Amino acid sequence: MTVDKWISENKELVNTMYKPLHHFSAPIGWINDPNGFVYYKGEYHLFYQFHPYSAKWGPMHWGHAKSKDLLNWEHLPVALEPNQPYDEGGCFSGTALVQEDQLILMYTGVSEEDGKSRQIQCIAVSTDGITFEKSPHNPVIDERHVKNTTDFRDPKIFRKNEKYYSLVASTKDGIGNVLLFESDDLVSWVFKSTFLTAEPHQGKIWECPDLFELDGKDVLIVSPIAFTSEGARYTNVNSSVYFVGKVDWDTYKFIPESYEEIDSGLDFYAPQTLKDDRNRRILIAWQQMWGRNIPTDDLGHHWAGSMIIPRELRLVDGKLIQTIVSEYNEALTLASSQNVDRLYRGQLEPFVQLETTEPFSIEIGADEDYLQFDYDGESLMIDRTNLQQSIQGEEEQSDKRSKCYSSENLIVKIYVDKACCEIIVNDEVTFSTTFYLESVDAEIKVKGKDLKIDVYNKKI
Ligand code: DQQ
Repeated sequence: MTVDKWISENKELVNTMYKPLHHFSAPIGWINDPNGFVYYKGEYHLFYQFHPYSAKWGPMHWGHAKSKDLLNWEHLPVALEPNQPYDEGGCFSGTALVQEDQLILMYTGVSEEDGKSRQIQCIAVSTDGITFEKSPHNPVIDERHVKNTTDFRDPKIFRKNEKYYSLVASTKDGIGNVLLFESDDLVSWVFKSTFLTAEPHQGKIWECPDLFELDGKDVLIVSPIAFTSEGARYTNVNSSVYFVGKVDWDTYKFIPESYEEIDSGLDFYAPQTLKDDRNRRILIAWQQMWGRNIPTDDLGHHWAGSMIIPRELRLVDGKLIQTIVSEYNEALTLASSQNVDRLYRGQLEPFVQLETTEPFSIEIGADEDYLQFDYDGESLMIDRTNLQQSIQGEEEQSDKRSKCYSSENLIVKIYVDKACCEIIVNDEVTFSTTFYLESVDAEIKVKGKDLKIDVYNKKI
């Protein structure tokens, strides 16, 4: 049976209690990283790491969907399956490039050799954006180019000065780096440079690199494993980090000026970006985290994992500014607007905006089952301690994340879609987090002084 037939015959098994409406999730099964996020022939295409056959990670396929508005997604046939000797262990993460009418995917083929993982880089091409042909020249980057293919993955393909380039995550002596390769024809590739190497505390491998220009700077995004915590920052097992700097195209090196964590929440990983026809730089990420239990799997709901609502990026004074794409806000309508002192309690709608100058505390859920978000004047904190469905992991602290932040005026945007939650403060600090309430009829309770609260529901 083909994988697509299996999906269509089994997707009714899915329990949709926690399945989000406006965050992307698969028809059935497990998803992780977004892959090949691209704007092609007037539509947004999203590929993703996919194991349709269970709600756990397994041999990776590339699932595929497209959208006209980044909110409503149409599921398409699985784009890549692990069916070649060089990728029988999985088609791992990668990216896409549009070349005239072609959609080119570059991904990591995984197999096992002498008991070790062999990770090599491969190409697949489509002219209709639906069916993909793996290149007969695969693998195109392998042991001919590097000594170590055990941790060598997640190619970011791009075009510059009439040539193809690919940035690939690698590691040396337990320290992450990103390697750059060049090609004229997608078939024969040469090693160009070690584009950037981590400092020893910055992680042992930098997964899922992305590179783009934004507001006059070059931005390199990586997803490091085991980035050493700095106070409350970089506390997840896997972090997502952006480096701002400049590429020196004479030496093929990235010269970093600054770096910072992209999101401060509990569930955010492996982000990828695209540029669309309106020149917007849009980011999407997996809204989950490695190494923890996932309630939809524990409960036998036959699915696990979703993506964040896509965010538009800007760079101001070297800092990443993130706003939910305008398409989402356009689908909302103002339901109530009020000034409140001390306590606000109301039904939770998909979007609540809070404006205040004072510390506050927010509870989302029910009296004994809630997600908490606090501001004490010096830092912002998200807390899952008071949820009945516990989510625990390998890390020291699986319940709380915080970020030092203070401002004279706070605009707090809260987007909730069943178990998916994003909180964005002054478009500068973002918290992406999942929370699984026993009952999805949630209330929102805000304690604080001098609050202006706007509540929005969906237009349709
Ligand atoms: N997930 C993929 C890898 C990547 C990791 C495997 C990051 O390609 O490095 O599913 O989450």
